Amino acid sequence: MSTTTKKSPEIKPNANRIITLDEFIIRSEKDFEFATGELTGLLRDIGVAAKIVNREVNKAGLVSIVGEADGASNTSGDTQQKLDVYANEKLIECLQNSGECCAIASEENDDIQLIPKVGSKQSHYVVLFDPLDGSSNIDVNVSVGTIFAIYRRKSPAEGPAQLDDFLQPGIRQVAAGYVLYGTSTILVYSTGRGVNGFTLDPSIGEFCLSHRNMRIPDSGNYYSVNQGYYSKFDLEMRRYIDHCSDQNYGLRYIGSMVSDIHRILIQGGIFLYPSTRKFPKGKLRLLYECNPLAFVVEQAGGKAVNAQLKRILDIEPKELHQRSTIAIGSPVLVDELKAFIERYSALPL
Ligand code: AHM
Ligand code: MG
Repeated sequence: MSTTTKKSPEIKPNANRIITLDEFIIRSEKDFEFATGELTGLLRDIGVAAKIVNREVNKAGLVSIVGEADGASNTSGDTQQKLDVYANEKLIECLQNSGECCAIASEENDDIQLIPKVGSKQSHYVVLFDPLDGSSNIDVNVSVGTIFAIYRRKSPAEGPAQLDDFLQPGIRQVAAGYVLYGTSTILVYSTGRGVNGFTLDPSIGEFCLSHRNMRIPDSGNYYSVNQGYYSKFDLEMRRYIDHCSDQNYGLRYIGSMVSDIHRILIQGGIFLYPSTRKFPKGKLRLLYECNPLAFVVEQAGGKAVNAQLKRILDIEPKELHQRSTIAIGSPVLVDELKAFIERYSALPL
């Protein structure tokens, strides 16, 4: 019998180690000003909901869940798709299970909804979301997304949440992000310390860190706008769109804001939803769409303003379903648009 012992192979740090969303969230907890674990729990709840919604979105063509929900339309008068309703329910269920938030507001519901307390837990957060943005794309197998925003409540934690807890400017978001159900599913979020993206690995059912510290290019060669409404846009917007075309910027418009913004975040460019005759104040919702995406884009080094050149994140919301115009994307391009607005706008800014 040999008396020599075999030396164990040295275990070196693995630079390619997979970091799951859960692990990343827990590790980042110390970054939060109020690190009680509530926000960590909330982000994890959203991650779970995203996986459930992703499962349904991915089999949308296989089951009879696609198509419009019978007679249902949301508070803004849009026809609801069945998957909207499903995604809405799943998000609410996931958020209420852990009791980490005290109330939610969804683009699909008229009013805020209070979440019953879990045990004696006092929650300090409210969550707003657009459960399935761009849902008119579902029937034609084009990418859609979920958008979310988290705020710390203003009202005392002992009592029920109030509408005012939701009507806070976007700069007060403590976290915001989106899930893009695209060729792969990616969850991108920020807690105000940069932006990170996690791609869902279907083989292990986990979101894995794939896009660390995302930075938007300073400029870009893409513009994204529904150019079909060109004749309904104000002069300054038409002039800017002409300029984009003169500069040979490529036009890319999916009609799903999350998808369009995701491309711009990665490749650079500008996304515009100006006022039209049908939507003089813009179509997109300040609280559910503009604010969370502006938060992410600003955190990645970009800019977001409305047609009056006011920073989106500084707008004081007056109502839950308020709409806003928006120009968002690479800083050089947003500044370029600003110059056009200042030059051609007939309105006092
Ligand atoms: P939705 O929340 O009802 O899906 O609407 C929002 C969507 C955005 O994702 C997209 O940018 C926009 O509506 C497209 O609108 P339009 O078809 O007018 O260009
Ligand atoms: Mg939407």
